Amino acid sequence: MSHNIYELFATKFADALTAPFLSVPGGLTYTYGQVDRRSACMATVLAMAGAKPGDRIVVQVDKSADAVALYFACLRGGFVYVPINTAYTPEEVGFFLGDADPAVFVYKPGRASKLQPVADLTGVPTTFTLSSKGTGSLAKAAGEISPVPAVVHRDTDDVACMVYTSGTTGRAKGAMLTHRAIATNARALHAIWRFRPGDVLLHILPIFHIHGLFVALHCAVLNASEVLFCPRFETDEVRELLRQSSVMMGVPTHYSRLLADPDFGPSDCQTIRMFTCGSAPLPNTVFNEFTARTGHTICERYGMTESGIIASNPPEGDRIAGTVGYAVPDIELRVVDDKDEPVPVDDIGNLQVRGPHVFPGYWQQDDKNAESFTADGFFRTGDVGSVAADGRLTLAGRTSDMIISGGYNVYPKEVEILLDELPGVSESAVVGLPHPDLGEAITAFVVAEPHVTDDDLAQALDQSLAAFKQPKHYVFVTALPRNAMGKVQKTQFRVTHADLFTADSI
Ligand code: MLC
Ligand code: AMP
Repeated sequence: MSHNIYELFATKFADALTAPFLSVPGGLTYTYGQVDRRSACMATVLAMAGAKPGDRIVVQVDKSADAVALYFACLRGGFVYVPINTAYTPEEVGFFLGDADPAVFVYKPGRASKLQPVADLTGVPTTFTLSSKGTGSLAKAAGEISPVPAVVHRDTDDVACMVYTSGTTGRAKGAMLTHRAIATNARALHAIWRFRPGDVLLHILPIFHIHGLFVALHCAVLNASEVLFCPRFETDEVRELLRQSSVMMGVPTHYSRLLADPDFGPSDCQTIRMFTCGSAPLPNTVFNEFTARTGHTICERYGMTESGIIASNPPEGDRIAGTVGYAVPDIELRVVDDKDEPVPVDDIGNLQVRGPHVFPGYWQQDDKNAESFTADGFFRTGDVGSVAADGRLTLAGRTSDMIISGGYNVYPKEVEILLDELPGVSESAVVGLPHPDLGEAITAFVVAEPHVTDDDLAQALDQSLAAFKQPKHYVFVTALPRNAMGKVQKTQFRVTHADLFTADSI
């Protein structure tokens, strides 16, 4: 029996081939049958181009119906889908191509002059763009051939997708996600969030991370639901589309942006049965104000690329601000001390997870994999929290100094390495400071010669670092605070500059 997750999808939407799947606001609506056929065509083109099951296909394209068809094409062809953030610079893309060693790279048509040389340099055998016309267009080639409709046989442990997560050493690691892991989490979420006939999902997330690609899209596909597929988050448009939706999934920034519109209120939310939130901590103030303004309690959940969603507040029953609810089915969650010994109920410790949702390891990272799992197979999440007697999980932070800005993870080390290499800079410390819109904003504290300006630094980083990772503010200091061991005390900056971005000061 094949365990290709695409078989599961196809079974679920078999009776809905003429039903709407992806409705692009102000654009076309694509049915399940159309996207299914399109994916078969694309899978055929990829196979004809030489891609074999197990080969990686790196994809950096805008959010569109064809991008979803390409994702499905990779699943059904048994290729490993490797999505990357559209904000990454050519230099960053070069790293991913070198690391993933893909058979095919698909990129945005407008970026050919920058990305084709990177693909050539890293030895990628085949590239395509995802435009509707022109040479080298996957979409055009797909429109011109007869598809092979077969779905390639896959075992449960075969890798379906590889999703890069930021690395503590400043370099991203490819989390290998198996057909079993993805399918188990999709089924669990579809069940616990009580997806039902008639649900319409408002999809406002990017599709190069698991939140938009798996959590949101898979629940809808398993339900054969219509998806209102927004290329980006615009408050006015989202308010309009909320009135046609029953479920919205977002990051905290989406909710605070809705609240920032004084006209947003209950009349926008009459058809909604559930708002979910995750990827970053949902501030209690946002949770409470949202309830006061709309009557809805946001269902906060907690997850990560390596394991899918780990815990969720209940769809019915108490959704409590500041907590992320209960472990989802099939996830074993434990809280341990630094010796991996379980801590008592309500005590804060390191969170570890085990079960079929959890990934088998990072691509070509044996050392990292050895330290990421315990001897009894639990994955060390890097998050810290406590579990109450009734099983409810409350997060308390992270063991690393990772920053989450608007739902995107940024490792300070990656930014610091680049800053420290710049002429006139002797050292730097990058921290996340509270920000009313983004949750945390990247801030760089820099020790530099007097002639160095923040514009110099910003311009230099722009070449090599995606914009969302670039500091929103530079603070020049004469020295970095260090403890007796010589370790930089970033906490001091977090205290002294805590209100740098708060509403009153910007
Ligand atoms: C955009 N910018 C950001 C940013 N997003 N800067 C810091 N942090 C961010 N998150 C910058 C751009 O680079 C640009 O800079 C300027 O802001 C405007 O860009 P934009 O594209 O217009 O931004 P906007 O559309 O407003 O995007 C904000 C956002 C977006 C919140 C809608 O960041 C977003 O979609 N976040 C969701 C991330 C997500 O899906 N995470 C899930 C990870 S999976 P400039 O300088 O060019 O003007 C995961 C597991 C789990 O965590 O549990 O789900
Ligand atoms: P990623 O590596 O992009 O998958 O991000 C996963 C990380 O996001 C987790 O390890 C958490 O630190 C964080 N995260 C996800 N959901 C939440 C949440 N609800 N509250 C706080 N942090 C969260």
